Amino acid sequence: VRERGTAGRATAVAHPNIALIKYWGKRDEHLVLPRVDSLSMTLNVFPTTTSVRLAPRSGSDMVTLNGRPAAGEALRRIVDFLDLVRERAGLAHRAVVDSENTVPTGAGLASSASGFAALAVAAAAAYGLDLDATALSGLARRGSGSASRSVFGGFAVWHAGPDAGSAEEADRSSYAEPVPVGDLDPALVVAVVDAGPKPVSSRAAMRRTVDTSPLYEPWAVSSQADLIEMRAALLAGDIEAVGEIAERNALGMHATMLAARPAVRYLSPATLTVLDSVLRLRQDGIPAYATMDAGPNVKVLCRRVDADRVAEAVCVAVPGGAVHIAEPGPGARLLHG
Ligand code: 2P0
Repeated sequence: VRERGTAGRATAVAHPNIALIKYWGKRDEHLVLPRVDSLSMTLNVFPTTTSVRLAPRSGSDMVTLNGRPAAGEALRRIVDFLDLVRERAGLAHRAVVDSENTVPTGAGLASSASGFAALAVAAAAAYGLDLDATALSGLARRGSGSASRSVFGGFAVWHAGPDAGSAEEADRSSYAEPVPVGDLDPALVVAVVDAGPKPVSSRAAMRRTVDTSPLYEPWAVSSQADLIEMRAALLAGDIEAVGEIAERNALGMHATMLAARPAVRYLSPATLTVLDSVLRLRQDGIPAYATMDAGPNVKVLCRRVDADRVAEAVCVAVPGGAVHIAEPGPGARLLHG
């Protein structure tokens, strides 16, 4: 199908990102506006490839994820996202969406980040929306907050945007952009200790944390200070400072969840075993720092030259787990369309 300047079909690829300064908590659920700014590194592993094809004669969207028809909440979120793209394009056609994801879904490894970043780029092209990277980032955000950052490669900061103003202004002012980085040659060692689905969705867990955790506000305040220090540490290429700030920011985020009522606990015994191995690496003089998201898996930031040694230490700590070495990866891009 080709009409009114639309490509009709498009395929895009995007990679997950891991936040060094975390996004946790929304101030607007519908618009996916966060409470705090966040900062991440896009990875060069676990890409998601998504194709979108307009289907004018179809009465509903057809979505397959890794070859299986999507249903329930996953389908609803994708259809809602396509509705937003259709509204902006002024085009009512339904679509056929095929997404191949190589990250273990639901394991706190940000599959929604690569997923909605790829979908945003592919759907915008298929429906004929001519958007720059900033606008694509804001669009991807509407699918999943962390997806705003996966539009960009390397390091990216996602601006919460100002609190005042209309909904339209707020929607336009919350997007990610690249962060300047000095002489830093980082790797992220991803320790998958459990690839199963998470007990509580990050969306529900965020809501509960903001609503009930007495530690949430103090963390949100300290996180803004962490972000300022993180930018300086990245620019200086200071891996120790980058790692220390990232680790304390992540532990602080998990503290807010542990203090929620009832508590949200994503960290497992295996998580703590990996954290112990990271401490031992530091005692041996290897700069290695941990960060954890909405799941028990651990990502260890280190210098690229130390990545094999770090991976080995983590493997020894969790013999049943899988370990991947990631480096900074590319932003979302159109393959063809
Ligand atoms: C992050 N996480 O900054 C944080 C840290 C998990 C812990 O973004 O509701 O899938 O779709 O906006 O982006 C995971 O939450 O949540 C997340 P929604 P998302 O990477």
